Amino acid sequence: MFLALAGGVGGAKLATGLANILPGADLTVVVNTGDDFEHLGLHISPDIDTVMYNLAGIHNRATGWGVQGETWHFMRALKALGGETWFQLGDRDLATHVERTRRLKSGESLSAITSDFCRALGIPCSVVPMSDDRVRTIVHTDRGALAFQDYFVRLRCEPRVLRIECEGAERARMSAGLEAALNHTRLQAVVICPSNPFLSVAPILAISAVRASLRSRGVPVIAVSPIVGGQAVKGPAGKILKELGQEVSCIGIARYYQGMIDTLVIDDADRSLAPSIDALGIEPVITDTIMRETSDKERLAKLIMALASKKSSAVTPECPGTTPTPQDWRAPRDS
Ligand code: FO1
Repeated sequence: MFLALAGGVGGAKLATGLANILPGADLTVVVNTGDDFEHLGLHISPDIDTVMYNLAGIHNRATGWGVQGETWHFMRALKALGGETWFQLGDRDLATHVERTRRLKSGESLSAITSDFCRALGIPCSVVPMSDDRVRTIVHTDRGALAFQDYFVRLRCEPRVLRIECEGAERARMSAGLEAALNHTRLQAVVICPSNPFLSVAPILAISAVRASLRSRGVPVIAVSPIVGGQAVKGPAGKILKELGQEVSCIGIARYYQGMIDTLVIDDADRSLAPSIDALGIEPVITDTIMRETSDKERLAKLIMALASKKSSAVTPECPGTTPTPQDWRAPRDS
């Protein structure tokens, strides 16, 4: 059984690879809700929707978020009325937000609604919000404190980041689905997907019970670097690393997760940095981490499963016979 921590597009891609390989009951994907916000009277959960649409295979491949084959009548009509259009809500996507908002208002939990939506979309694994309590990512910048989507979409990540706050996270309880996965007797590994560490993963780890549970659980924690060749694969991770005074490389990512992870999967392009990661007490594993096609997502997922089965003393996962051993990707320790 695997628990994957995911945020936006990078997380959704690896979650898809894991979901294609593992039986549904053997995968829980816990999703960041720090990006959630109320907009036009609707409750939007962008990361849950990105993961959900990717797992259902109905995601917009060009943007990474939203639904494929989308139409924009609502946005055009809203614009004509002089409404707010900086956050694009497609007509199909809108149904998700309207129905979620209606059910939240009637007292249902985000967990229950997400579970029902995933079932309706034919997703076999569990997708759970990190918490059913309110957590909001606040980006403190040279232009003041900004709500996450103001920083990310409206201001296109332009302001300089000084610090990131996960408002409400310390008091938030983890969701029942996350707690069940962390306490699962067959839990083999926790996978930190190549999501933005500061914006997507940090809010999950900011829940104190999650951090404590990860430390005490004793299963391997395997992260995949979202930085390749000194650049973020997608989004502002590189810019933020720099603004926070960190090295823009997978070493910066290793330092960020130091004490939390056992293994960092890095890209072939960063092979020469493996010894520095090793020196931080983190096992570097080298492979092609760029996920263009479904086969790339599945290959990375198989590698992670093989790493987990090597490290875990628990039940060996079902790895296809063609899966290379993790040793094939290991960096030479003294080069
Ligand atoms: N990202 C954008 O850059 N512009 C948008 O207009 C936008 C709309 C949007 C609507 C629904 C949704 O689920 C996601 C949306 N995103 C948009 C993506 C989202 O804001 C970010 O990718 C995540 O919050 C960061 O992981």
